[in-house]
Amino acid sequence: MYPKKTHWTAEITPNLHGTEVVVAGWVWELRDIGRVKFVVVRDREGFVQVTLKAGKTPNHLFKVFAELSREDVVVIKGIVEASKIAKSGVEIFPSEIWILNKAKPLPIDIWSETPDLATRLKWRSVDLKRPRNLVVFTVASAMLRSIREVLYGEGFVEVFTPKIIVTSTEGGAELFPVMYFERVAYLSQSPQLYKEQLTASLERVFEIGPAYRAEKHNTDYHLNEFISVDAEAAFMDYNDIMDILEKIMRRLASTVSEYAPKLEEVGIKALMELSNIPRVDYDEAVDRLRQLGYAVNWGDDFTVEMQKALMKYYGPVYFIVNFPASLRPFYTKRKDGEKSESYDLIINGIEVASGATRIHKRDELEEEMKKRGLDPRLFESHLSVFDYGMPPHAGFGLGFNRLVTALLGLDNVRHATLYPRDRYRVEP
Ligand code: AMO
Repeated sequence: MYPKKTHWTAEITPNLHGTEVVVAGWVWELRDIGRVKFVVVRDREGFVQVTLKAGKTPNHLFKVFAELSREDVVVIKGIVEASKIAKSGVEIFPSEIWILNKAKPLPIDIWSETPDLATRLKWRSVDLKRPRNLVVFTVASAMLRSIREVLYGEGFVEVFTPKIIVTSTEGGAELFPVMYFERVAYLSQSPQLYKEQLTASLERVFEIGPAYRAEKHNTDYHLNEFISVDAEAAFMDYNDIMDILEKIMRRLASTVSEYAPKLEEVGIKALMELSNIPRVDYDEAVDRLRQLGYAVNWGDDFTVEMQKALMKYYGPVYFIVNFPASLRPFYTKRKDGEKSESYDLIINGIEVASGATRIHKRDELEEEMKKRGLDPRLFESHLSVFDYGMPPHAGFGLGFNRLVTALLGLDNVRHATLYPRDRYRVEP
């Protein structure tokens, strides 16, 4: 039997000199220079060099070394020695090596070449061994934790709402149907209606879960299944919610900066500093775009190209606020007639979050539904909640995959998604 892993590779530092440790991981590299042989072992946190030296290393380990191939799963027990030659200033001299599983030659190169995205996604589980991916998804996890911490700090409770639903929340035909026994149901596009309803009881709620959009877009920033961070709070308006989003964003910049050395190692230039996020009125943005020569009409949505152009004035991170009500979903509260108490958070030209103050009066909500050609009778189970003490409320929906893409400066949302679901991909 092999012993338990005692250290991550990254924890093997020169101050452990003379200590016996057990590392476990995968063979990254094998080097044989005659009397000295090296095994570089990778685990999630990094690499460590294991050195076999004739005269110093038990003889039988040279036989084990001869059997090793890259990506074999190994457990290695040995003594740590500080070293002037090894890359990380430290190496392990092994007393025993266990091969737990042999690996065939990999179908893609994870060492030096970067195959095209489609090939990488085809072999995603193998591709995820790539050090850059290990860093991306480790940082993504830290980001999720930070978001949770900020929201708990603001008095939110974490909830889960159904992903199988019967009515559209965002309107449109972008729903995936599923057979639900004798009837047709749909995969949820957003927890929108449930999170609003929950403000009447739990007041401040958030949910982190999948959202499904049957959009046929096949771009660098659209997925058909993405992770949505949704929050909703009673007795708040859109400005209060933007304050919370700003807090989250600043906290995230600091979380990402904690990973600066790791990110640098894998060549990722992340966004690590964030001052106040400007809140740009929709009208002002239209004026600016016209100055830049874009033929944009009041009431148009902005394209990614336009949002990128606006960075010239507002930097890489800004809010657009007070959109025309006609551009927003039925549940959005109006502001001075034609505009609405709504916002988008834009990073590097991509919409990463959106939200609004919501309508909390049933009659206004029905009115807005009708204006958009929606039949209020289909929403009766939602509308009835508004009869029994619905508080004023506001919230946001934050696309987590886009957020990671934007903060880490990745060029495709698929790089920030373990197993992307897109127009042409439902496997692996
Ligand atoms: P919206 O539809 O703007 O708003 O979605 C909120 C955020 O989710 C992300 N997102 C996507 N990410 C990847 N692929 C997609 N196809 C995709 N679609 C959306 C974006 C977007 O900003 N209920 C409202 C939110 C609210 O008002 O609270 C909603 O769903 O980052």
